[in-house]
Amino acid sequence: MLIKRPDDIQPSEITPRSVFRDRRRFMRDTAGLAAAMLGGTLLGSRTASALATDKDARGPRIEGVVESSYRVDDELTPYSDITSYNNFYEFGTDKRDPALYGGDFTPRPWTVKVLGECEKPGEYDYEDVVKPHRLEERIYRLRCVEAWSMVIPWVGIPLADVLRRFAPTSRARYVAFRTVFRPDEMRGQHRPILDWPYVEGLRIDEAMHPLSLLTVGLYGEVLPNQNGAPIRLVVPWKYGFKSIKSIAAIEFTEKQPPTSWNRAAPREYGFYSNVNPEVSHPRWSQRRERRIGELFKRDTLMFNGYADQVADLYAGMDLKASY
Ligand SMILES: Nc1nc2c(c(=O)[nH]1)N[C@H]1C(S)=C(S)[C@@H](COP(=O)(O)O)O[C@H]1N2
Ligand SMILES: [Mo]
Repeated sequence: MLIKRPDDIQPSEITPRSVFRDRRRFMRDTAGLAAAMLGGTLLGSRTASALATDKDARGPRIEGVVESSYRVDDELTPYSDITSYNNFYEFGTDKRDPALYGGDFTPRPWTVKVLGECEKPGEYDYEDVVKPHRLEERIYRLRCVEAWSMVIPWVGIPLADVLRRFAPTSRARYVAFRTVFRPDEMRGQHRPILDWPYVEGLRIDEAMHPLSLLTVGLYGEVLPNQNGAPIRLVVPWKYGFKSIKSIAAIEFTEKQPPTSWNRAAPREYGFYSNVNPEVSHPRWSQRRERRIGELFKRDTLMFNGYADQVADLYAGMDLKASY
């Protein structure tokens, strides 16, 4: 993602390390391709019919999760890839840094500050934010602007349900999110890689859209630190960077809030950042993407495949100008 220093452009962003890494997976892909050519089905599919599990997963399980009907039927990305190939610049700019250095981070106890245009501002304990809601498992695609993607069984609650409890006023047109600032636990925050703390924002109708998920787990287990513990956003029709991790504050605003990547490189990252194969990024084509663990690139879908659900949000907008 980074723009400031050439040494921050990691080789891993050019050649995903998982492409040829795993001999077993290479063979599975090859076998799957052969089967597909013979008209058979793909072998070794991880598409789950019940709550997703993976043999590599090992965190504490979350109780009482129900399966939601929001699920794509693409093959799931293995837990080991979801938790070892990350963007979380607070821990460093290499894809491996969040897994390597996220261990010092303490996601409990945790509070979320609620501010701005709402009737119930305050500082809420994590439990008060999450407990009143039913946890669901949703299988969403996540696509990074760097042209890789994953399919992840998230555990979370609709963001809209949580936001409504804070009673936004009629002046709330946007929702801003802020990540925690803890340089002692997040070594990347010692360097001016981004203007810390990381901030993001959504228009209120985007935030209230039923696909927007406030996420606390994956593969039925508590969210690992590298994936944004204890609570992060997942907005599946937008590039990965809109899905802000380790949320410490939520603010309802009248004006469009600043976002970290837009501040760092306004020409490259706009406020909307909808997945759009027609609008290219200066450094990565958005037409195609590599699903982590697969050999061949696939076409990127408009709004990451969620066009039926979200295209209405942008009716009449010029998506080339509002990128
Ligand atoms: N606070 C914070 N949130 C963040 C980031 C970050 O650097 N800091 N990176 C973003 C980017 S670029 C992506 S692609 C996703 C990656 O999420 P994952 O590591 O869980 O796959 O997190 C997003 N959320
Ligand atoms: Mo990303």
